[in-house]
Amino acid sequence: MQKRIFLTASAVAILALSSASVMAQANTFKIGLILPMTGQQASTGRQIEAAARLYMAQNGDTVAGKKIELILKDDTSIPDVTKRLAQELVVNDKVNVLAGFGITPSALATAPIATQSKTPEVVMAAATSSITQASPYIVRTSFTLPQAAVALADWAPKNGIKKVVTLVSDYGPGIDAEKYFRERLTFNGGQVTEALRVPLRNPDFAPFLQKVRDLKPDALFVFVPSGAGAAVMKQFLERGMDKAGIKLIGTGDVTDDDQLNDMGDGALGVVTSHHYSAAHPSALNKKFVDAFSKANKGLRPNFMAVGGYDGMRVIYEALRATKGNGGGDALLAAMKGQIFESPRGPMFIDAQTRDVVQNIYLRKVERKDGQLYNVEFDVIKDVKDPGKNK
Ligand code: VNL
Repeated sequence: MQKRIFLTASAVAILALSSASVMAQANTFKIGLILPMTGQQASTGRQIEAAARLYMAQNGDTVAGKKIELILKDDTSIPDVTKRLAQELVVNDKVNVLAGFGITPSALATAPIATQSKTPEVVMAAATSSITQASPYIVRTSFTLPQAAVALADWAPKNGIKKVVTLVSDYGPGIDAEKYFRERLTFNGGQVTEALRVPLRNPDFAPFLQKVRDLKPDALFVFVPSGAGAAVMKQFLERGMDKAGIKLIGTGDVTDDDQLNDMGDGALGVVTSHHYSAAHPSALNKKFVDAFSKANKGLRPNFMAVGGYDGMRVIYEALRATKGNGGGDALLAAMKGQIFESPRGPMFIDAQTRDVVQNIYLRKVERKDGQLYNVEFDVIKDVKDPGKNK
């Protein structure tokens, strides 16, 4: 009798415990955020994490009755690590969404896991055109290199730049930038006289820049990932390339807001094309920049931060639209077609391609209120990824 009572009591206790944890599980919504928090791409991780936390601080951590739980993992930007972390997040933590992805190889390594587990993969940083084609569960809130590069190739020949040498990081986004810049420049009557590629890991720009100096083009077009721009700028100036009459142009990754203000006056006048500048003149952006800076010891948000901030928006609104009951497919459907004002300007998620459609701005580095900024001077509206038309 004693024993039976004991058994019953403990069974009840176990039942209560497990149903409490089931309830907790049912009432939480987990976002697995995989970012490079250490290593060469650490600034990207830091920017996106800060932006995601800011979004949650501003919008609350409960949506449609679910408590949002952000699970941050550092993949050190090694794709095998990204893949293992994604697998663990899906299998062990049962995340509802995978998000982040600092570089293209990390986003691609996760694609099969997103597909097999039917988990939306929100790409907040990586920007090779083909990423969204790697899984029907991928949605992107960053940008694509073809989007940015084509705008600059339209601007350059109208501004006295005909002969260009390209210098890109030798992997997905760099190869996209090189290809789409060259195609459009050639179409516009310009010419790429030499196409140089530098390794992604531990790049040494010196020998490449020396070669560019000897080739004496009108301009050097550069794509390097966020975080590498300051090194390029420094060596470009040290070699006196600007004084030799060679202009530096590129996608906005090279004059990244995370580093720009420390680049010095040598950066003044550099023209780039991109989807986000911390100096974007809208009320919403001003609020974003101020709040981000206040929450992060004066840090200025860059284009990675805005990709993370908008990625959280897309996730929150998908959860709200599905009233908290949807699985991966319902969430994905609610992500497609979202249209909203971002700190970057208007944007939407193309329902067919799941890729971001947005304005691309031409910007010039200027000093404003004592600080260096990418100041927008022209805009091409609602640009779809040109890589999707091929
Ligand atoms: C990528 C593209 C990464 C652009 C970047 O910085 C960037 C990528 C880390 O697709 O790997 O600025």
